[in-house]
Amino acid sequence: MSDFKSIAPKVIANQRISPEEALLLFESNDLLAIGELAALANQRKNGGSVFFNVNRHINPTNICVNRCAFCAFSKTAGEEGAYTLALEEICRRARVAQAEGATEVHMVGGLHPDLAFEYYEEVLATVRRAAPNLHIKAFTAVEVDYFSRISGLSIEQVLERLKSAGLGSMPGGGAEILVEEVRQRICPEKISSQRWLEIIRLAHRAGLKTNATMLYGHVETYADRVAHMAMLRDLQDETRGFQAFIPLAFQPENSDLRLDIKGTSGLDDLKTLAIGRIFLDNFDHVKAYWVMLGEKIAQVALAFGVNDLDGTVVEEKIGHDAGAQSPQSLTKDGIIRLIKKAGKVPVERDTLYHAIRSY
Ligand code: V47
Ligand code: SF4
Repeated sequence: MSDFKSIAPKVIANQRISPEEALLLFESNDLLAIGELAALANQRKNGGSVFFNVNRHINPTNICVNRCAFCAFSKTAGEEGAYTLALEEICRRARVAQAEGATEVHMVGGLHPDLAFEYYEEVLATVRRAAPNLHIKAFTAVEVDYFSRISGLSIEQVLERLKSAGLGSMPGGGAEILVEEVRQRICPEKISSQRWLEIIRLAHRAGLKTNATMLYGHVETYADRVAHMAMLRDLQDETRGFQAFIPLAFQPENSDLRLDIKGTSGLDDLKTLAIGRIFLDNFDHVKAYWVMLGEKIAQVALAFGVNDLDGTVVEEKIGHDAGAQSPQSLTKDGIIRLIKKAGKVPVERDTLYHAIRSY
């Protein structure tokens, strides 16, 4: 059994740490020592550059048959606040985004009980026609599984059809915590962890890059977080299809989870990002999603192994429906300022991490 003292030399020597060692890091309160190791691991991969992109979120519908206990975004059809955007509105938002300099649209939504798979193909085709310069990053593994069920098509067929309609890559949502006992408590209706991993594996095989998220700060233990990250690391060894690891800090308002769950602490946020950077040695990027973290913690995270701040976002719903205190969007200048003040070089990227311009 190794102790904390044996972990630092390993990271310094660029060696992989074990799940047991990652757990020791989580159990330690030596945040600065953990952060220093994460900063070293990040410096080796990314130097002093910090990526961001100019993007826009569109959530076509919040009507969802799953109703996960942690989710304040979803509604049941007919409930107050339930919505489905018309194709014209999706089209309008995409056009405005492109005109304002966005390079990406990020599109995810609920599992709608009545819409057919062809609707989602139409959404992609419409956005592609309206805003051909936007990369479409859309649909989590959970939605892809649902499309397969409602269409009777295999996952491979669904992915091919989505690609033909304009899908460029997939975000990392729906992973939550990939430990079955935790899923049973926070999202019993959602696909299993094995199914999530299988769909992501098939997406990577189909040539689609994805991200990987981890929803933390609810009922999970540190050991669950480590198990989650170990599954991601194993799959990445196999496919190399993940781009960024994105820990998502749980926002507790309006959720059906236990009322005594408060938001995450800044210490836990930084520790989780840093350990993600150290443990996931085969991921190029660790993203601090400022929507859930707030701008200040996201900025400090740049000294704790993080090299990506996501993007301008615009009209974020999932975190804000659950009480996130961050703004609904950041300006490009605001993100650049935030990164520069942290002593780093802001690099605007496209969705696939090609550098567009440094500032
Ligand atoms: O899967 C839902 C999470 C995810 C809450 O890939 C919540 O670039 C916190 O995946 N508190 C969707 N989180 C968002 C997502 C994402 C966001 C930004 C960038 C990328 C990317 C992906 O949001 C869901 C779920 O894990 N979520 N409710 C909540 N109350
Ligand atoms: Fe539906 Fe996704 Fe919310 Fe779960 S997290 S209820 S699948 S929208």
